[in-house]
Amino acid sequence: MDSIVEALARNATEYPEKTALGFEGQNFSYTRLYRDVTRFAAGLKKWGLAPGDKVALFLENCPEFVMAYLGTHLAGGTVVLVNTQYRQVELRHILTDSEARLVVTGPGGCTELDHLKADLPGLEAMVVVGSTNQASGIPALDFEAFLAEPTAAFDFPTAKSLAIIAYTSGTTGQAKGAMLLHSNLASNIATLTTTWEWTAADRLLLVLPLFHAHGLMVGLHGTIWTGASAELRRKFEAASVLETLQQDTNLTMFFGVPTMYGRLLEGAAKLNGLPRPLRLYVSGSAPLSRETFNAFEKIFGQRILERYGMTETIMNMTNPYHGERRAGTVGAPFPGQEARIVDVQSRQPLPDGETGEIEVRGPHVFAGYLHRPEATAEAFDEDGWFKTGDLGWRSEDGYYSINGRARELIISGGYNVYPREVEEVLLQHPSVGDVAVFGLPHPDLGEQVVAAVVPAPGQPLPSTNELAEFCRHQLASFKKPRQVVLVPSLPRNALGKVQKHLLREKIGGI
Ligand code: MCA
Ligand code: AMP
Repeated sequence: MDSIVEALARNATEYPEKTALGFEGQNFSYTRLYRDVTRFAAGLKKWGLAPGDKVALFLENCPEFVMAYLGTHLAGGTVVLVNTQYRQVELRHILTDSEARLVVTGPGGCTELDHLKADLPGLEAMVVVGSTNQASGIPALDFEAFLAEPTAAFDFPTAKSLAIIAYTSGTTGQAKGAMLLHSNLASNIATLTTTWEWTAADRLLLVLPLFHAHGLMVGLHGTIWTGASAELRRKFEAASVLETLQQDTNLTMFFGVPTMYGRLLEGAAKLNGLPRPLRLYVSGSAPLSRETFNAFEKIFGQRILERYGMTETIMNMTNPYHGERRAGTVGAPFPGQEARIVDVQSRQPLPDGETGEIEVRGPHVFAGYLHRPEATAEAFDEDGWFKTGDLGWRSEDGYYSINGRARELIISGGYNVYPREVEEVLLQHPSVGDVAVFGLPHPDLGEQVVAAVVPAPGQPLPSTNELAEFCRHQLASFKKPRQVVLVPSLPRNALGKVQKHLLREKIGGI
């Protein structure tokens, strides 16, 4: 099978009445979901979507997300994923760079896009889930009207066509669109579901956002691929997850980022009775601490399976389903995929035990960055190895551990923040003369965004609140600095590069 939507079609035949998706008390059987996906595809075609056209999804978790996502694939289009927290700077860039013709969004998204109308001449219309409070002049179309189209016959997407453009920031500050082919999605989910023994009998509690790889390309894809069920939530809330874990006896799996596991542990301490064990708890997107791993085993009676992924490569490595799940490690490459550790300078493979950059290769690795041949060429070596930018080492018995990053990246609650992007926004504030942004440890989020600011002469001194508010209008709110420290100057080396390790030492004591 070459695509997720083809798997959906197959399962609509194999398990017609089975629930594919549950959401806020509504159940979508495989037949119904496939019918709605087909109708949405027909709606897109009638609207004028041509094969290869881009449709952006700027939408929170809901069944319509799934219909629009798979419907776009069925119509031959490419989906552009957009985090719902993104604001003007990110939206302007992503919607322009991707050349999206259409965006599927909710009422909140309509309002946000309103401000940007003049900057988005290529965006022809918004398809709105729920009522629209539109004032922008970007035509707003009703999602329901798309679903009213009679179903039509479509060819399934071919393996090498472009399925997804997922934006991932880089050192330049501007996000790059990672191009994922249907073959990347299909091969990765095939090896993952086999390895984790995911079958049609499984039922996943899916609380991760669908606009990122973890929720979409693991949670949703795995469910559809295997003919399993998922209970989809609008968002993660520890108390309601704990309640569901106690009450829903059909549940077999939960996937989360470490922040979620930390919050589940906090909540479980206040519970009457212990949460029910599931077949599989998985953690990824950020490092899971040994403390959380051990505490979870003690309280939930299970060892979390930690795995390692990346937008450009989907899932790279996993701890074993059977066998030892080792705290502080991400296990080994999925079958059919390769990994190695190389010296950062010489790019030569290193022996076990030595730290270097992790490189990966295989059918899961993306096709390159949209419109950026140079960035793509830089990301691969001549033998097709992709440079992840993560530092790690391999034990003699084959377990990989990640112990640093070759690039500047803060991972806060499983979301990536690139300092340069935040610095560029902060520099526009009149009270900021110079600024360096970096991460410091945070008990809930893993890392938090911190800004060292040199005040601009003759201006009032800026406060954390003021600078956080300033960022919030332009960037996703999770990128705002949670701590601002005023400094007389930034430490720089002879080449003028800011020495952030000195700031981290001075301000964070690490
Ligand atoms: C929300 N806020 C955050 C974060 N999330 N601040 C810092 N870091 C965060 N991660 C802020 C909001 O901006 C808001 O601020 C306030 O917290 C409350 O927002 P709310 O939405 O209620 O937050 P929450 O529900 O507490 O969210 C925490 C969360 C969420 C559930 C952990 O961040 C989350 O869903 N993270 C998962 C991310 C994920 O799926 N990553 C996978 C990427 P204000 O009130 O000031 O506006 S894919 C990937 O990394 C690869 C492929 C992989 O390996 O998986
Ligand atoms: P993204 O660009 O959002 O896809 O984030 C991918 C990055 O998340 C990787 O390059 C790693 O730095 C990090 N990551 C994902 N899973 C893990 C993990 N299990 N442990 C440590 N870091 C992880």
